[in-house]
Amino acid sequence: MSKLDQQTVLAMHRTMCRIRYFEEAASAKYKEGDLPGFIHLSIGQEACAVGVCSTLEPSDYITSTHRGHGHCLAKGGDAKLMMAELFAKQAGYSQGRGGSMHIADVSVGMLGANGIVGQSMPLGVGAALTAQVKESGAVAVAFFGEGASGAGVAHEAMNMASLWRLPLVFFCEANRYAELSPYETHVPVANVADRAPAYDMPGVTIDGGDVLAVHETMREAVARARGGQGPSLIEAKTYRWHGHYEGDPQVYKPEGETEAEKKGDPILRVEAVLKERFGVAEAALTAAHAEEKAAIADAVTFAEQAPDPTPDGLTANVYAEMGGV
Ligand SMILES: Cc1ncc(C[n+]2csc(CCOP(=O)(O)OP(=O)(O)O)c2C)c(N)n1
Repeated sequence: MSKLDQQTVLAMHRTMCRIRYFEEAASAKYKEGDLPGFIHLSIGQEACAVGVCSTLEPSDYITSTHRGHGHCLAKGGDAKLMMAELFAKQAGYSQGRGGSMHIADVSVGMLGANGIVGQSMPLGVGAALTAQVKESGAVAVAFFGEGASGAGVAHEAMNMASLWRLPLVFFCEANRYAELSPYETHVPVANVADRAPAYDMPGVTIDGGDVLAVHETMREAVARARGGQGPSLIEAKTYRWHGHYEGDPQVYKPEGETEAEKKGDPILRVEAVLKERFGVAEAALTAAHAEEKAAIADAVTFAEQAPDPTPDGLTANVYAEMGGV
């Protein structure tokens, strides 16, 4: 049984609602044609982002993936600046130049979403190495998917992190598909975490729909990392309700699979805990939903009304020029 207190669980529930409403709003606006580029949503996976980040200090680091909205919000990112970035507005996190896959907020330790599959892992190694060298006491978490687990760079990152006993947690969100490919068609072992002994680090596979289980498992891994004992590999079995990208027809999913998974909605699961274990009234949960939904509606209005970038800013933050060729 979890030793978590009611306030902590209520806060986790709220953040899960915030992520859900943010991504539902992004999905709706994408369908209306308001968001340029691609977006990849993590609806159904909220317990992972929130369970992980609820164990971290603001000074700790995360590195993220192409599916990073939840990670950023859970680490304390600003919904308005994120939404404005999705709308490609000047007020966005990257002044509208990056979009969904280039959202970062160094002030809260969110070192960046990343469109290059697997690269969150060596970036996590870099963040953890920084913490180790500076003796800052910070830890880093590298989010990645089971698809990324087969990339060469994943093994390089885990090898180096273990060798140097870095303060790092490798957190795999195994959401059953890598683009259109089911897990068993590209991963030969039953669990990504089964590979941990090869790197001489602890590895555990958990239920990624149970935010309390994610939190408890992470707490141990973070304590280990902060205590100088090195990295861990956590694999959370989860499921993405939407397609790989918005607009994906999802023909590779068996009929009825998503509907069946929705019955295990991680938000409803934490609500059951709040009601049964902590005696929280339904009205309090309804109020939390309403407030988070309203905050996201405000973020959408902010993004819609924000000005577009202007051509005179085109070369800002460009570090090299092509001259005379
Ligand atoms: C280096 C690289 N190879 C291939 C791709 C194309 N690609 C984008 S997402 C993806 C699958 C990623 O699967 P996974 O790591 O399980 O994350 P998920 O999408 O399931 O969250 C691939 C192959 C890419 N972006 N980068």
